[in-house]
Amino acid sequence: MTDQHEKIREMEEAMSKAKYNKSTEHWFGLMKSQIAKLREKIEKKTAGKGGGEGWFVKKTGNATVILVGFPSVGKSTLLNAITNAKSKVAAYEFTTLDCIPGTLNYRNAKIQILDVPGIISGAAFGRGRGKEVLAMARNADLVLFVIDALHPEHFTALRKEVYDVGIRINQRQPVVKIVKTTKGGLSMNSTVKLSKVSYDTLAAILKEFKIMNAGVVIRDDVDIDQFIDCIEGNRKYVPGIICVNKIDLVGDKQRKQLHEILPNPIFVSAEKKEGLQELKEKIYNSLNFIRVYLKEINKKPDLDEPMILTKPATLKTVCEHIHRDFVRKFKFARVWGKSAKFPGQQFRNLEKQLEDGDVVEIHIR
Ligand SMILES: Nc1nc2c(ncn2[C@@H]2O[C@H](COP(=O)(O)OP(=O)(O)O)[C@@H](O)[C@H]2O)c(=O)[nH]1
Ligand SMILES: [Mg+2]
Repeated sequence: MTDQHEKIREMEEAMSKAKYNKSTEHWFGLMKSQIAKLREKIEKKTAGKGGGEGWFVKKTGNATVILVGFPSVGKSTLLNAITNAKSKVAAYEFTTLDCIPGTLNYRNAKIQILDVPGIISGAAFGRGRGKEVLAMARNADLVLFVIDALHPEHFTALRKEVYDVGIRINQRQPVVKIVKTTKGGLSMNSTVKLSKVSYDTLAAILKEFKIMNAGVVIRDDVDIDQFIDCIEGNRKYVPGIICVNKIDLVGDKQRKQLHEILPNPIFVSAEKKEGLQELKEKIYNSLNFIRVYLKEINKKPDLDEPMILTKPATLKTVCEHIHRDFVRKFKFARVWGKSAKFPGQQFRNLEKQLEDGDVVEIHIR
């Protein structure tokens, strides 16, 4: 741990002891800004030093899911149970040193699942292979937290590691527009009532980031953390699922407790192959897939083989999936289904968004 890490740890500890209210809000704002700046500094220093980029595993299939958990919670066993992969399993720690991909075929979708080494507290600061794992997580379409049924307390630590590298799980990106100007000071407006933080504190935070002149429009009831996220701008908003493994080891009473501690957990036993169907269903649903059926001109649509896309998908996404020339040559599309006001409606705008079950006929030059 460097001095900077130590400083962050001290500030976090100080905050955990303080209470957030109107009189401490300003102080919290400054502390959190300083931590964010320190993290960025560390990030800049360690980037280019190797490590932290992740493994070069080609993304395949319709979406990529990463298994994130402490060592020995059963990640490799789970990967082997739900995909075609054969990842090494062992009763001792640190078996998986690489990134092992597997494919889950579910309801027409091919879902790539990545088994990576377990992370430990301090992973975001580069302990173990943590930095690489977390770099992979930033590029995944879904983070699957794997928790040992006997250690639900690990979740708090995992969530912190993921948070510290700028990944926001199951959060919508708040809408805050910051347009820097050269003079005129700060002009701040919000379209909703701000209940968690005052304008004064937000202005102080902006100053910490050396933003003295800007027009700011806030469209969500943000807190300090979310506001800093918007200033820094490099956050990843990713869906997440909590999967509690080794459920065969606990009884009804402990299951009930797990439900109370963890948000929407899904219980499985990778070894006994329990709960896997439900897990697959939840993975599929969390990925926001839609099915789009392609149709050739004057022919019936191909209803057997949908194109699987993740939301938001547009006509452009469809064109890109057919052939890269299609975007350039696109003339218009006819659409049947939820996205069309009437069957076969024509659209000339490539940005037109599609819905699950739409039938699309592309016309090119
Ligand atoms: N009881 C029980 N043991 C499991 C289960 N899944 C995995 N294990 C065991 O936990 C240990 C670690 O498994 P592994 O998949 O290598 O964990 P990883 O380090 O997270 O990849 C092995 O001894 C597995 O046999 C489960 O569902 N129930
Ligand atoms: Mg493993």
